[in-house]
Amino acid sequence: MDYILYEVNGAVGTITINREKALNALNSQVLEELNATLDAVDLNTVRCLILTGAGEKSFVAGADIGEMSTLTKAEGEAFGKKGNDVFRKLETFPIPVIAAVNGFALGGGCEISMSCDIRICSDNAVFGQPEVGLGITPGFGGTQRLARLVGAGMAKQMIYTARNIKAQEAYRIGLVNQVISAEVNEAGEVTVSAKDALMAAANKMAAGIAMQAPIAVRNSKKAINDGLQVDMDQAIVIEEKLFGDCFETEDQKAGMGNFLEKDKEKKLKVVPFKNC
Ligand code: DAK
Repeated sequence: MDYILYEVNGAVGTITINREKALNALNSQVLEELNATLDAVDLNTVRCLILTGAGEKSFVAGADIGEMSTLTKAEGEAFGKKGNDVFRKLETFPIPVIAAVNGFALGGGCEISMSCDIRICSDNAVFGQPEVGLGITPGFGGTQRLARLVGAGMAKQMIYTARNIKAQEAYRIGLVNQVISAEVNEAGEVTVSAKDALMAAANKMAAGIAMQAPIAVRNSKKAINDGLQVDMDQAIVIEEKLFGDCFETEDQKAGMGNFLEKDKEKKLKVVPFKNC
C-alpha cells in the first residue's frame, strides 16, 4: 500500500491515511487502499478501529481537487461511488471506529470523520464543508450526516457559507466529543505534542471499548445506526431483536456471571470473542 498504514496493538487497529504532502487528500488510490484495508481487518481479534491522518497538520483536506478537476460526468459518478462505498463501509463496519482528527478535516475529510462512530480532535483541528465554493455540493454524505449530527440549521449554515470552524466550535455544536491539547510543563514547554496526546486519548478510548463484551458493543452500534433510519416504533423492534441476540452468548453469560459472583477481577477480563 502506498497511502495507507495499518497497525494492530492488542485489540485496537489504527488506520493512518498517509499522504502527508497533499495533506492526506483522498484520491482514487487512497479510497481503494482504504477499502482493501477495511476488508482485511481481522474481526476475530480487533475490537475497535482508530482512523487518523499522517502528520500534525491535516487529518484529510478533502477529496483530491487535482484529480477531480478533470473528471467527466461519468468519471465523477464513479469517483463519488468509490468514496460513498468506502464511507458507508466505515459507518456500518461491525466494530466501532474512532476518528482521531489531527488538523484539517475539510470537505471529504469532514465527511469521512462523520462516517466514523466517534470523533475526537486535536485543538488545531479545523472542520468545514467548503464544496459550494468549488461549485459542487458536499457529495460524500455531508448534507446528510452533518445535519443528523449537529441539526439542520447549523449544517445549513456551515454548508451554505462554506465557513470553516475550529475545534472548540466543533465541540460546542456536538460535531466532536472531545478536544485534546498538547501537554505543557510548568516552564511552558510542550512535553507531549497535540498529535501524540490525541493518539493517546484515542487509544485509551479504544482500549476501553475493546474490553467490553464485543457482541454487545457490535449490537449497540447496529441498533443505534439502524434505529436512526426509522420511526420510534420500528426502532424499538430493532433494539429488541439486537438485545435478544445477546442472550445465550458467552459474552452475556460471562458478563452477568462475573457480576453475580462479585468477581471484580473477572469482570474486567476481556470475554472471549465467540458467537459473533
Ligand atoms: N486536494 C488535492 N491537494 C490538496 C488538497 C486537496 N483537497 N488540499 C491540499 N492539497 C495539497 C496542496 O495542493 C499542496 O500541494 P503542493 O502545492 O505542495 O503540491 C499541499 O497539499 C499543501 O497545501 P497548501 O500549500 O494549500 O497548504 P496551506 O497550509 O497553505 O493550506 C488548506 C491548507 C487545507 C487550507 C488548503 O490546502 C486548502 O484549502 N485545501 C483544499 C481544502 C478543500 O477545499 N477541501 C475540500 C475539497 S472538495 C463527490 C463526493 C465528494 C467530494 C467530491 C465529489 N462525488 C460524489 C462525486 C468531495 C469534495 C471535497 O472534498
